[in-house]
Amino acid sequence: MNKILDRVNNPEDLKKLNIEEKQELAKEIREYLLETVSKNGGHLASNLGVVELTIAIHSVFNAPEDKIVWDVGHQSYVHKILTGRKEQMKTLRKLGGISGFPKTSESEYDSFDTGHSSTSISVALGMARARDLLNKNNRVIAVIGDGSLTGGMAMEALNDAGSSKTNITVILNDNEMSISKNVGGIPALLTKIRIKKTYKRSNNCIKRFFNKVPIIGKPIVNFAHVIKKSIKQVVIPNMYFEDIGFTYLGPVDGHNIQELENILNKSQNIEGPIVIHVITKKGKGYEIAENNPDKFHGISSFYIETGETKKAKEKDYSQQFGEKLIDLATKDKKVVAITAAMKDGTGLKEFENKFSDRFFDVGIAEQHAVRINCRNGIIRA
Ligand SMILES: Cc1ncc(C[n+]2csc(CCOP(=O)(O)OP(=O)(O)O)c2C)c(N)n1
Repeated sequence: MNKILDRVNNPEDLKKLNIEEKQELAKEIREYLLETVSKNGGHLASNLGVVELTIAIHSVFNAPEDKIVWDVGHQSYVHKILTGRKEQMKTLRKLGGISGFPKTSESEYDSFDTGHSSTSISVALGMARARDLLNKNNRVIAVIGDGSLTGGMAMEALNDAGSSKTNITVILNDNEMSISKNVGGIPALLTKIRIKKTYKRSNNCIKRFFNKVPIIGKPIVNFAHVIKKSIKQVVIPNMYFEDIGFTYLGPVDGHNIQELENILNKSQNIEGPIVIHVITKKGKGYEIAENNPDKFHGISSFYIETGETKKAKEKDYSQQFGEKLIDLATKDKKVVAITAAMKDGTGLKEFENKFSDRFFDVGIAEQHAVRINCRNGIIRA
């Protein structure tokens, strides 16, 4: 029996809880997720990572009037549990059972049918524009992972939304992972933003130190203040989001419900497009998944105590493909492997281990992946 979860069936029930009860609820939801996914299989690690974030979103916003768009949608289990589908979660991945992704036919709380990544900001912007034309004032929120943010469509949508001046909230769920480790320049940018807090702290310490130095101390601090604006861009790369038209809030601890609610409440008073940068841990609360987030991204039924899958994995198409490609690459140096953030799903893990210089993970960017092969160079894969 669950002390809190048994009482919570929808966001209205959730809103009645105090912060301690919500923390207890987060614990109970994690146990429920583990119990369900270990039996039925499913996307575990991503959902464990968004428990507090989902609780905070449904505590602050008013779904279904406020529209929440989950990018990819594989991380919507907690949302489903909190929006009237707690019992149905037991039928996940069963014939006739609940979907593992948002489905408008399943619930009014699911604002869009998803599956492919990097679409949420476009969808949310469309909803925001429709809202404006209808003179309504509901909020529209896109929740997108740092992996999905590497997709071209997400960039196109940021470009459009940033200049739109309309009210749209992009919650960036940054766990440094796609299915496997996230790759590329955007993740590197996010890492720089994450260390911003360290910069702010050390900057204040330096200021305090120079303020105490007689005669030359204060002029140094004043001079630093003048040049601060120009170096800010270099040191604090969140200016990237601000420069393209977003108000940037964060980074915030994605496992602290109070902090999350504070920042989401604050965002409601800001006009125009907003990015809220939330730092989470994929697999949070289940140590085996925290240590192997890629294995527990999508998994078949498994033993909770050991994390071992119940069915021995058969040699599937992807594995056969991976082995054949290794075969070909051993014979021919011109053979390369290109993947759009799907090295596990396409059987290329072993290829990467054997031929790291001929393996290219380009991020969730299928169009780019298809075009990157060197038609006029020495390599054509
Ligand atoms: C266009 C497209 N390419 C690949 C996938 C497969 N896929 C599903 S989830 C995922 C990783 C998403 O990473 P992120 O957005 O950071 O979410 P996380 O799982 O880390 O929470 C990928 C590559 C997909 N759904 N859509």
